Amino acid sequence: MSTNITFTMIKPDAVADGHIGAILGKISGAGFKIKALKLTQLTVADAQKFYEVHAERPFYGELVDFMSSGPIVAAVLEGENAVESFRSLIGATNPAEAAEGTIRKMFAKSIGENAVHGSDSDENAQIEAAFHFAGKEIF
Ligand code: IDP
Repeated sequence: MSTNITFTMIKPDAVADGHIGAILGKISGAGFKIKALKLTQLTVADAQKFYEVHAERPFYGELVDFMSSGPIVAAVLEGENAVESFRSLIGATNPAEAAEGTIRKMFAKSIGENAVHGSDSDENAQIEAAFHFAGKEIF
């Protein structure tokens, strides 16, 4: 077990539906410390870059349109085994397959509009945090 960092976004669907407070409450309640936090909006170019690993997937255009469609909350979180434990907290990509009590089960609408992002590796957490925050914005 080690204390480390993950990166999350509350996606445009959950922001538009008024779930910022509830989702941040779940995150804090699970023991994560918020190291950086902001309300922001991705440009189309930002969303293309952030999700470029999925560029060849059939849903890439839909994903880029969705992720740039409205404000998001970006945050850097610290916790024990942060990447893995946060992905457990958010649940499966498809909310229909997500476990009871997970953030996606509670708030996601569909496999695309699925309420939250969570980094999938320590390396990507660092890259994604740096994509959204300057060093002096991470406490
Ligand atoms: P993850 O966010 O659970 O790690 P990934 O497979 O990395 O899932 O996919 C990134 C994002 O792309 C998902 O969170 C979701 O918003 C979107 N996505 C994944 N699969 C589909 C799909 O089949 N249709 C539409 N959007 C999808």
